[in-house]
Amino acid sequence: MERIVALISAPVAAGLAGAARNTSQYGMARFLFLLFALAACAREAPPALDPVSFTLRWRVEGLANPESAALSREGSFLFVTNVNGEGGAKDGNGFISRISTDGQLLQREFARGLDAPKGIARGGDALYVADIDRMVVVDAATGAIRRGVAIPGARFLNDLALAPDGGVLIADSGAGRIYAIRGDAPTVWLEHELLDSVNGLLPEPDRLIVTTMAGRLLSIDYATRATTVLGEGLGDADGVAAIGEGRYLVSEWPGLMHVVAADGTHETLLDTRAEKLYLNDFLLAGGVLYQPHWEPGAFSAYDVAGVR
Ligand SMILES: [Ca+2]
Ligand SMILES: [Ca+2]
Repeated sequence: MERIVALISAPVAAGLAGAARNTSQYGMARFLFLLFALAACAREAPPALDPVSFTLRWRVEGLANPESAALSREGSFLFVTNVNGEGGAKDGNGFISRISTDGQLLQREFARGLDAPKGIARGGDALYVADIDRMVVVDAATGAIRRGVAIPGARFLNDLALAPDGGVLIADSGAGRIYAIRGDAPTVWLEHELLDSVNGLLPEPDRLIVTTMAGRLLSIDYATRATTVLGEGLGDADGVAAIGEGRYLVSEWPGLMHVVAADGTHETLLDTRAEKLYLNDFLLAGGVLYQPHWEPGAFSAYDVAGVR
């Protein structure tokens, strides 16, 4: 209300007072119309956003097919999964790196003994990692593997996320499913034709946002599992982050970055395909995009303008 009052200029206020004094039905209607019009103007107040743009802050080289990242508890460094080879190969050489948020490679092989680690999330002092057909739990302080949880029927696990209810959700690109894991017990959370080639997961308070390599951005209601298409035509969509006003940043490997608007249309902001700089799953934190590049085995941080 203070903003509404502040927006009423002196001549308008005089007019309003005059309208209020007019006791005819017409005068009162005009008075109410003016008041509602002013209130509507006041509600539209948020400042316009700049166009979304990216400025490279730093880049680390020397990784091996990095795919995904999670932030440390205090936010000073990132855990980065390295597939190191083919995405479905059980070759035992996958690892997790630690990279500081100011661009120092702290430890290239912090955790070893994985196959093709992709999605990663940190919960407390543990890292939860999707590794082809199992979830691996890694000690976030030491890098030691605590245990593996086999997921029956899993073919090609991709992104992994912690749901608001405390469970772990894992996308299976090969089976077109999302699994839930609670107390190390996996169940099929959702199998749906729209989950064909499911890839990225973004848990919101009331719904799960999902990308698929059939080019879709989806939302899934936690309670009913009702699945809604938010956007299409996004190719091999991978990472996803909310950037305000109902918009989502979506990466498409090998090298496109899109903004999907609330009406489902999208705009392509980056194209790094010619330089063979892959844009895989990413993390957006504090206005910084932390971006693994499967090829050429690098990891970048970009300042992002125009996001909330
Ligand atoms: Ca590997
Ligand atoms: Ca992914």
